[in-house]
Amino acid sequence: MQRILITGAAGGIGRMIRPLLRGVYPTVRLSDIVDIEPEAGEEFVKADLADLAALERLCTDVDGVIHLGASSVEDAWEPILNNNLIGCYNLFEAARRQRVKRIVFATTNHVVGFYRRQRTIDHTVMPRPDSRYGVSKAFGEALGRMYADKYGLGVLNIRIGNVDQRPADRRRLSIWISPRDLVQLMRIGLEHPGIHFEVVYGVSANARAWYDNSNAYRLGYAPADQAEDYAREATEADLKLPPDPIGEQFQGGGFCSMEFAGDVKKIT
Ligand code: 15L
Repeated sequence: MQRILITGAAGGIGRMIRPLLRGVYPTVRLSDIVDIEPEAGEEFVKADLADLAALERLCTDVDGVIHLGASSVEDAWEPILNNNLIGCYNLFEAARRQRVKRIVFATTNHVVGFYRRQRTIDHTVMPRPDSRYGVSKAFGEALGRMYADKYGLGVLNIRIGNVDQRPADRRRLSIWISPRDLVQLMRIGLEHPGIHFEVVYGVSANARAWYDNSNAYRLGYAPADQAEDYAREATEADLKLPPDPIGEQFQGGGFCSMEFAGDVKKIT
């Protein structure tokens, strides 16, 4: 990998991973719709995911992409449609046209958010999205499958839990990932020789994880961090949160209770 591209590089995850990728690849190309000041070893190309021609230029001479650019939480249909469906399609299509070898797709735990917390799920379960946002990321995963099978792009989907310096609350003790563990997974997606199409969970070595992440371990993932180290403060932080009797039953938490008008008993 001579040049990798990070889309949505101005966002929260982009800001956390940039310092950890510096020096790993000769050039890291950053892109976003807002300006970014590049550091040594980085270059910045402004581009809008709505603009396929601009994305083709963006993907020129790029070996691998970390695709972060998207609406990153639940939103109205229109921004989700534009950013996460049309924008995601444009990015994959531009990458194909420019013969990019690898795409690391930042997907989310909200693709499977309506699984109950008692369940341990692996990378093969059916999607169970908890939001329009979760549905849009399931679309991105399916799009990646098609580009891998039909066009030979290597695609790693990382169903990210929550990236932060430390887990913010009790739910995050199950889904937290440290920035350095996430970068390790991203590098597997870019560099592992055997990637055709894979799904892994973007979580650290969390004792309370709801995921069987054996597919990540099979690919060589060796997380350095574990949420349990922060169990006391995360549990205490929970006391300040408003009660959420629906959300706390499901892995997706508040994304499940938002707009909820279903029958909880039927969600087994
Ligand atoms: C996500 O997918 C979001 O991008 C992030 O902001 C968090 O809300 C996270 O999920 C979560 O589930 O905590």
